[in-house]
Amino acid sequence: MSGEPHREGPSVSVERTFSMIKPGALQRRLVGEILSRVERKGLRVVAAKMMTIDRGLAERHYAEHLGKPFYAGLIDYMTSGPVLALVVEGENAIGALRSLAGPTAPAEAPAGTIRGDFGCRTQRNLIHASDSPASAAREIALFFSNEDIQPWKDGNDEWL
Ligand code: FUP
Repeated sequence: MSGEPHREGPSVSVERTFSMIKPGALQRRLVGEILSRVERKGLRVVAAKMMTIDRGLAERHYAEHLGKPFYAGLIDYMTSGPVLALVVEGENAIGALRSLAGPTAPAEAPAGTIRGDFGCRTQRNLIHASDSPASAAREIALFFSNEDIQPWKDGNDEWL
């Protein structure tokens, strides 16, 4: 028997990220499927709000895209019906949710990702997920107050 020491995995940090299940996912009855993937990954939903966002909020959320050719269509789409806004928590939650979502363009998103499995067009790619800690903090604050967030102790911690 080798005396290999037990190695811990790469260091991890608990993060919060912001996600939105977009209007088309509600229309297509994919909310449960998408939430199920988030849960099965071992991430925790700590806030959820079904809401029809107004243009002002959509414009603030997507401010970085102002002036781009797809901007007007994006705002129209995101305000066309209810979304499910989420705060999701867990180890490396920002990267983990981006991996579950897959690349922005469904045509480039591998099978096994939400966008790869269910998306057809970039403009209708089903889910938003924050791309960095700074974006996550900014976006959570746009959609949720502190009282909306309900952290809970994860009994699965040692199994994940
Ligand atoms: P992502 O971070 O993957 O959601 O991607 P972006 O922030 O680059 O884009 C935000 C949203 O704009 C996308 F989800 C869909 C829309 N979009 C388009 O419609 N066309 C594009 O070429 C790029 C983005």
